[in-house]
Amino acid sequence: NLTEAEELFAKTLDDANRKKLQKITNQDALIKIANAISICTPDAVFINTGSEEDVEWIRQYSLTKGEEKKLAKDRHTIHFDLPQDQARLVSQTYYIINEGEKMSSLAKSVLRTEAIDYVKQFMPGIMKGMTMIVGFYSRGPVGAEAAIPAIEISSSGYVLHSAELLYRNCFSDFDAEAGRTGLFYTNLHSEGKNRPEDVPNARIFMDRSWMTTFSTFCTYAGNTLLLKKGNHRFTVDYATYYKLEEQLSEHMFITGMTGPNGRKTFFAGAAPSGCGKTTTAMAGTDFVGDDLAQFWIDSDGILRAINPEKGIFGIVEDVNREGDPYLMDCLRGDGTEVIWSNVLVKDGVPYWVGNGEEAPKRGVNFQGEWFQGKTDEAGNPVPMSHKNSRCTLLASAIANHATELAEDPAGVPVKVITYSGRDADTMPPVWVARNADDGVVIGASIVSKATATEVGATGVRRQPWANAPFIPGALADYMQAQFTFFNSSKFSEKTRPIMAGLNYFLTHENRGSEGSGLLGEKKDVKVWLGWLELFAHGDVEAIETPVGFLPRYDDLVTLFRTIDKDYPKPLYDMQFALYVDKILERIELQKEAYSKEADIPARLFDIYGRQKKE
Ligand code: SPV
Ligand code: MN
Repeated sequence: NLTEAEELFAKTLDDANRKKLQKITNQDALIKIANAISICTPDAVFINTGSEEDVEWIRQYSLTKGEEKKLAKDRHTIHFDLPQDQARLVSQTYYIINEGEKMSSLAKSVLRTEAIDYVKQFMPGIMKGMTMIVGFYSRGPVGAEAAIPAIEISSSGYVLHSAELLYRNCFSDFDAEAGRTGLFYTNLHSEGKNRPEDVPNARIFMDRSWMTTFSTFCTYAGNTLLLKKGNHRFTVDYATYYKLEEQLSEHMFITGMTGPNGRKTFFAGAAPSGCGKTTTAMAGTDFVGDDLAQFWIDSDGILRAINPEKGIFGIVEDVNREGDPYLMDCLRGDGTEVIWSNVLVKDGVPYWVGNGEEAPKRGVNFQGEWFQGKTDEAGNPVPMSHKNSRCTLLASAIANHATELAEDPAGVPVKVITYSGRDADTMPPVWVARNADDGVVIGASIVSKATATEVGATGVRRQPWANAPFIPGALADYMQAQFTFFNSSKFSEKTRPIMAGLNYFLTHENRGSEGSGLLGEKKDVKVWLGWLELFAHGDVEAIETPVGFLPRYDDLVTLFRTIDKDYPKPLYDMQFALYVDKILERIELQKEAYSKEADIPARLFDIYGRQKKE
């Protein structure tokens, strides 16, 4: 209770931090912080108000603990996660459920009694010898319809340092925001002693009834920066079960494109991790966010979105001048703070695979010494950086970031929704659904090759809405929420978004060409987005097919000219020919997989059936 909580604060917090915490009056929040202290027993507690002084304390704490090290550039640091902890620990991530509760077959669950046993075994005293840091953040601009506040509690300076770059500190607005929304999320993390032998005991537990996420014995931000994917799982749940037809919570970028006469059109797009989402976001003229989007429909029937984040936790592999010039300016420039993770460091300079620069002969990475020609036990070459190595920085540092819009609680008006994956042989680079139902099915049908962002993932996999790893409830309920939302009568014919598929990964080999590798380049994304911008406003005609609308060659030629490229007709033919056998095969695969999932809306099978027939 509150009295006990206050007694505990008096014992564990020094005067300065107790004074800071007195600004928070939300009783539930205080009790949750007290519970965390009594379980984890840190030596001290630091309350982060987000002031420059407090953030500087966090930076120093992280450096002193050795979680981050300074790099040659001012405000650049490197953080290494343990080799066993380089990506989301999917098989160690669980939803806590009560006896009899329904779950998505794509997620793992654990009974509450087992979770409690885990907490009793592993968490008492986990922060001994360390300081617990408590930060208060808003997932979205403070006051936005779909913004929800959260508390991040961690013994890791790296985690709180990252939170300061990625989330909006709302220490002074926390009480009001928790009051307005009627809820807040609590996140509790400790890396413990940060030893490789502890990683098998690492767990990420999501407790839906307490809106709390626990994470232990790991540091990779996807496992520990619980405001991100940890809390995204809650917002997905909230949208599906409490805000049906009102809100959606998606694994999507948000970006604007400038059309004729300066017209701004906003896009939001889903893609699984490691499939070009950040690049697509930054290819727009008005970049808003690269990972998450919260949607609602306003009283004018306009789809609006906010980015719950204010920063980027981006994959750096293959980031280079050619494909990602603005990000590269930040990474190689002096203008902004960057936390690097799991790249190669040589003389204080970070290097990564695919950066388009000359690689150093040797250096240090998350596995220790690295040198050119290094091989693993099986004799395979060891790359200089991990495939999932990352950079953490403010989104506002990116040259085309629309900072004012991104910070507007009214959100941005979204006209185009895209879904993309990593599809080497079936769908064209861009196509538009004929209606909302078909659009929902594009989202349901995303596929990708397994990527480095999940430990142990292999093979080709279905990636429903690129959101499947974050759907706690039944997949059927999430799907129904999609059908309901995009068919909402709150949209008018004018405001209803168009829904499209994107695919950058078709290969020459799969189109019977002499060439090899990808059919196209990273920067072509500007053309696909540009065409969607025109199509969304009825400025171009399209070719109607059973899978949707496809662009005409002449319109693409014009758009390719704007990025100084020719667009040969044979390339168009290879990219946009519909490989009917492949498409039918893909429909079968999806139908079969979905028929194993409980209670999937019949509408999905009707649409697959109709596409097949046509
Ligand atoms: C992703 O992999 O989709 C990310 C990084 O955005 S993580 O936080 O690991 O999910
Ligand atoms: Mn992501």
